[in-house]
Amino acid sequence: LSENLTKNQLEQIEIHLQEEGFQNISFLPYFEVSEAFKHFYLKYLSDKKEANLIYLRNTEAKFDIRNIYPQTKSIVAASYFYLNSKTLEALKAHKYKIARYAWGRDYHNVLKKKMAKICQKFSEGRAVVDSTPLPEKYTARRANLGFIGKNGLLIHEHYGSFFLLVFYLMEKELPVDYKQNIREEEISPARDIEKYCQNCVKCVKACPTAAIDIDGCIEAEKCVSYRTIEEREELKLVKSKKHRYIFGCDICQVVCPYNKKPLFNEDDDFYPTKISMALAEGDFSGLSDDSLNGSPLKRRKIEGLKKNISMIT
Ligand code: B12
Ligand code: SF4
Ligand code: SF4
Repeated sequence: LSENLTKNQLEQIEIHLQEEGFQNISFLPYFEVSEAFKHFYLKYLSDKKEANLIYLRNTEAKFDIRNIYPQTKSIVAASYFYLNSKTLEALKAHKYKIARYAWGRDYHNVLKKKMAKICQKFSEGRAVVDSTPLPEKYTARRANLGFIGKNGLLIHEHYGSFFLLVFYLMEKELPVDYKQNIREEEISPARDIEKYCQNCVKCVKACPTAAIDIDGCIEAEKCVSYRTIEEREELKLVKSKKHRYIFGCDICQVVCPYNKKPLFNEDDDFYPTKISMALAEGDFSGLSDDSLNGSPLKRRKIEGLKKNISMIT
């Protein structure tokens, strides 16, 4: 028998998550993705925009959260802003650039722990950050955490887009009279783009590899983020404007007007480490793959990072 959470418990979750540094906390009842989303997503796949990210083709899991965690009755959605003063200093000081989220500790572990620590007190469940098929931007859009921009990212009208999405799939229902204020018919990337991006094409123009298609989807194979983090095979050459990114890419966010006054969060988990700073200088001395333990850079390994540098120099 499923037990409902109370309004007071939701308030408690929100307060505690805020204390842990989360922003824009929201609750959703379990839902099935809409036909409109399925259509959107299937078109993305038929346009082959997912490149070699084979796991994105698992639509069964993508379309139903219960295929990820069958006991899901409701969802906590929250954003975690990661921009901080030390990372900006490091970006200025070093030869090469690393995406702003990746200078410190691996956010998967850090944020899952932070989320679970709070939510577990109220319901059994599972913390989710990035590495499951959950369509996170769609879920967060339904939770009203931001809008979808031409660059394909979820953007908060006032705080910008330098945040990660974090979820907790709960085994308890929301209060019976809980009202969710988003109507699916009222959201879609096309509508968001029309309302919030309007005629702006800053990200489209600034993207070094022309990866942005202005419909809110990007072509993974062209994206520098994909090429510097995910690529496992030889990729076809793409024309690229000069850039200094050796892991990830923030260009389409840096130029976005919604990031003019981004929200800072001085969380030392996201502060640059000695190792990320050495790598941003192209200094590999004494480093092995093991030195990357606990860092998002581990995903690319030392050889991959060297290759990334060789591609831009
Ligand atoms: C695969 C992946 C990538 C790939 C492909 C990127 C892509 N745009 O699809 C690569 C490696 C290139 C990548 C790069 C980056 N990524 Co990434 N990535 C993912 C991952 C694992 C899956 C994304 C996916 O399924 N894409 C396919 C698209 C079609 O589906 P989607 O994500 O659900 O998004 C679309 C739909 O939801 C639709 N939509 C939304 N609402 C609605 C409503 C209706 C009615 C309809 C019809 C459609 C619709 O619009 C969205 C945009 O196209 C997610 C985590 C996750 N599990 O979701 C993180 C995620 C999207 N990545 C994230 C980040 C931070 C990045 C980078 C900024 C990292 C960096 N600095 O280098 C870059 C940004 C590149 C860019 N401009 O998008 C964050 C985004 C946070 C945010 N503010 O939006 C996520 C959510 C991870 C997280 N937990 O925080 N990523
Ligand atoms: S992350 Fe970089 S390469 Fe990818 S779409 Fe944005 S600007 Fe283009
Ligand atoms: S740069 Fe302009 S077009 Fe691109 S996401 Fe931001 S507001 Fe939209």
